[in-house]
Amino acid sequence: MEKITLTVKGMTCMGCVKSVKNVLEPIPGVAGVDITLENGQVAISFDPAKAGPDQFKAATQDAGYEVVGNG
Ligand SMILES: [Cu+2]
Repeated sequence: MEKITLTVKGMTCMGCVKSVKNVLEPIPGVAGVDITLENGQVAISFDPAKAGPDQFKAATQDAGYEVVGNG
């Protein structure tokens, strides 16, 4: 299991947090999504054999939020 933290811009309330969670959690291979609204940190635990950061970024952006960094 690997972990990545994306920095996401545009989340302003718990509804946004839920929206982002809702697009990331169903991705096959994602084991957990932990979001801190205050600083826009989206921590994702995932199986690298099944999913990867590019997918997470695309899904987040499709949901209407901007991914500004990862680390
Ligand atoms: Cu919101």
